[in-house]
Amino acid sequence: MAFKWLKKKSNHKQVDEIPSTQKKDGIPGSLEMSTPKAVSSGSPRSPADRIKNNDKTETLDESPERYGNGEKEPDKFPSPAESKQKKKTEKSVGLFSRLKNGLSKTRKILTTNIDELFDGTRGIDENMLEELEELLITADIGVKTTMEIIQRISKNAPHIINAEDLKERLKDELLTLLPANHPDDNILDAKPHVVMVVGVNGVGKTTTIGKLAAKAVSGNKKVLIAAADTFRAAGIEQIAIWADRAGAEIVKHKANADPAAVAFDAIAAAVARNVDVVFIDTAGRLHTKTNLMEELKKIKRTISKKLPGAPHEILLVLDATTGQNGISQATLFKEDLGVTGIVLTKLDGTAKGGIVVSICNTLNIPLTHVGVGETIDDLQPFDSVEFVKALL
Ligand SMILES: Nc1nc2c(ncn2[C@@H]2O[C@H](COP(=O)(O)OP(=O)(O)OP(=O)(O)O)[C@@H](O)[C@H]2O)c(=O)[nH]1
Ligand SMILES: [Mg+2]
Repeated sequence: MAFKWLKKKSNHKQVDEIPSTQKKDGIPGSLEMSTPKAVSSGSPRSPADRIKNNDKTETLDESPERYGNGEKEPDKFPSPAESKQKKKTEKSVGLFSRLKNGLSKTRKILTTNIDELFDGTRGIDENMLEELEELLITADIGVKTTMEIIQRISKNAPHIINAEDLKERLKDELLTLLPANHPDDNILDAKPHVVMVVGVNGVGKTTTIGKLAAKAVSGNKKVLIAAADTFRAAGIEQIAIWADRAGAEIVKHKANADPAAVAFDAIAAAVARNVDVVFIDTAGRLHTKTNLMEELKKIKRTISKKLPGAPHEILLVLDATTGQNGISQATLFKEDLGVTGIVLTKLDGTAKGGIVVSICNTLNIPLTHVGVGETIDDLQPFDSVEFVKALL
């Protein structure tokens, strides 16, 4: 799924048309680069300053040996490239700790129980493997996947002496089961790029759109959101607040309006206004006799009639706390709509984070993002290596 483009920079300005939205300052994730600050009084002066002031009290020896033990003097004035790299590193450390915090419930259960499994004994036996099996199923890794893992671990049993060995083994097994994909490398190939977001009620569709929109805006993309969940007036209000927060435009109609008509108008507006990305928010439930899936299909048809090739992505949002139920939801949505990617939210609210493995191993749909909290940075592109590192 294509969110590398979120990072690509261009220079769009937000334009407000019908209906007008206010822009909000301080959108998270601004990637402004810091420039080296002037030396304040009392700070060591740079060699350049000293030359300028004809200062003869200090030598200007710049050799790497100057501070002894062969170490180079630490850079007081990092270059813009170094500052940028530093910010990037800080950001990825921040993201990783958020991921780790978000996965803490699952990690606590897995690691504590693995430690307890050994409880002073060395080596691993049948009973311990059975307990491990139970543990993995409890973490929602899924029965089939758990069996595969246990089989492979039992083959390697002679090499597993203690809890740390087992955790390392388990990490390796999980990595072989998870796709080796890193945050997506695809590039936007359509303008506007239309992303339809679907899922049952309460899974986090609207929040996810808000977070994705904010990230896209901070990557200088021009974003428009279609409030095509017209089921509740409050739903329209909620997405309008997120659009405002993210600095995205919004196209909305009144409550109970035809969602396909909202999507149609949004695409028309996006084309007219030279928008980069359109997110279509949809309902998770409908008035009794109307079928949700039929309504979603109608929205999809309408979008592609208005813009051939669109929607370019159909993201299915699943709530991690519903566990295996999410797998059945994905199967249904995939059959009826053709889902291109999954966003798994609320991993922070569950000890069943193993559902990630289940999703990747059972469904043939890429897991593009995971949600580990309610703030914008808590929605992250899924990276299997980081995930396993944060889990065990
Ligand atoms: N802890 C946590 N809460 C989340 C996450 N994602 C969404 N939520 C919360 O889940 C609740 C439901 O989110 P919505 O975005 O309204 O869900 P929805 O799918 O749009 O719901 P409907 O429009 O009613 O179908 C909100 O309280 C969100 O703040 C997450 O990753 N972690
Ligand atoms: Mg919603």
